[in-house]
Amino acid sequence: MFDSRKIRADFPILEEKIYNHPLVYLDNAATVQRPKCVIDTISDMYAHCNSNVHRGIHYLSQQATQKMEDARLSVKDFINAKSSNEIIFTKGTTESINLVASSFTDAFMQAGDEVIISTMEHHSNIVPWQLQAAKKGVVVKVIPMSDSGELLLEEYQKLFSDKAKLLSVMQVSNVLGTVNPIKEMIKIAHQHGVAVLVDGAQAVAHMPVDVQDLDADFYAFSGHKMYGPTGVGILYGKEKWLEQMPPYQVGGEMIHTVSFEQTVFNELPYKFEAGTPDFVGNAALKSAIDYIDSIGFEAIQKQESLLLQYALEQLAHVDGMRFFGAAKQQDAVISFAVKDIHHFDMGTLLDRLGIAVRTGHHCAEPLMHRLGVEGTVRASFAIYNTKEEIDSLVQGIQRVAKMF
Ligand code: 7TS
Repeated sequence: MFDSRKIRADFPILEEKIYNHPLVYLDNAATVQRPKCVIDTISDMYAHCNSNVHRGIHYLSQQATQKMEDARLSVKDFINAKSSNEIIFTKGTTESINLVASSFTDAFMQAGDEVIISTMEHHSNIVPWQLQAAKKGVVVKVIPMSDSGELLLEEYQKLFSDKAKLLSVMQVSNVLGTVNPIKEMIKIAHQHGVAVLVDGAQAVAHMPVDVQDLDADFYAFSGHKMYGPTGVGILYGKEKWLEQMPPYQVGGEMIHTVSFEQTVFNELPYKFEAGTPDFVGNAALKSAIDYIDSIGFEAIQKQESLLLQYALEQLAHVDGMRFFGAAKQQDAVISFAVKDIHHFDMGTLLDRLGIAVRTGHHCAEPLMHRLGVEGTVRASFAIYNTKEEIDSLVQGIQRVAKMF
């Protein structure tokens, strides 16, 4: 039996009062809250294990190195990668995508070669490709979307030409909650000899991810969206690609030998980890994975799907409610508008009631253009949310609506 109260007790911040109201935190797609075990790991690392990794022969340095490499193994198991050489620590999804955009295009793409993205991408998976378009003449093609917020697979298939080299697409939309049929899309891309980068930022905390089963060539995600620390992220990449790609940044542990004439880069995964890594954050990421494992995805998915269904039902009773997106496969994210109340007004007034939702374009302006709006109100759920909080949201919205 799932016990929300027990789960909530793991998250100290949920005790906070906002303007004298209990915090109702529904901005989980932006960042989730951290359980105490993650906060404790960060504090313990600084208190007992702080020393730069990889460089020292002394005890503390070796301990810190061990914690970081344990974390790498833990990530490898979490997404079922073949080898820990395929797990690169970055500072988040954005950096992971930038790394691929820069290094993959350097190694494998020429002017006129094509990268395919989708209408619903986050700016982090649009702008890096535009930069490559400006720098190297790479061409960006876009998969269109239906009114219900689903990618049009027939149109997708038509986008492949012999110039296509990479598909870069999100697994779950941070705005609509749409779960894209990523496995099928990867299969199609591979039939055309095209490699695939999956933006898994909104997926990893909500569903089991198996990169080998998906056959993803690259998979990017952030620690802070999976109960882990900020400033830490992952790029998974198949060794066959990573081996051939040049480093993204240089300096520090990613160097094997240096003379003024020549530098030899370190082996994988260090080749892509320039400078002192966030070994504290990386160790805390392991605690986040342990935490997710202790609950299990079966329970997580069951609870979040219950919350989503309940929220959709209850919100539908609100006069003038308009949902954006109605995908058959939807994750625990809902975007909406009420009458013609500006999303910013709705967000500000809900905040006064202690209810944290996100408003605006959610870093997906091209998607907003497709939806024909400037922004939306977004409620997104995590494992600690409750039906009572959804009731508070609905009551809050009704209260705000009366003011207009
Ligand atoms: N990709 C997706 C699908 C995202 O939702 C986000 C962040 C990113 C990439 C970037 O992740 P970062 O950790 O590198 O910043 N999404 C959001 C959001 O929806 N509201 O705030 C951040």
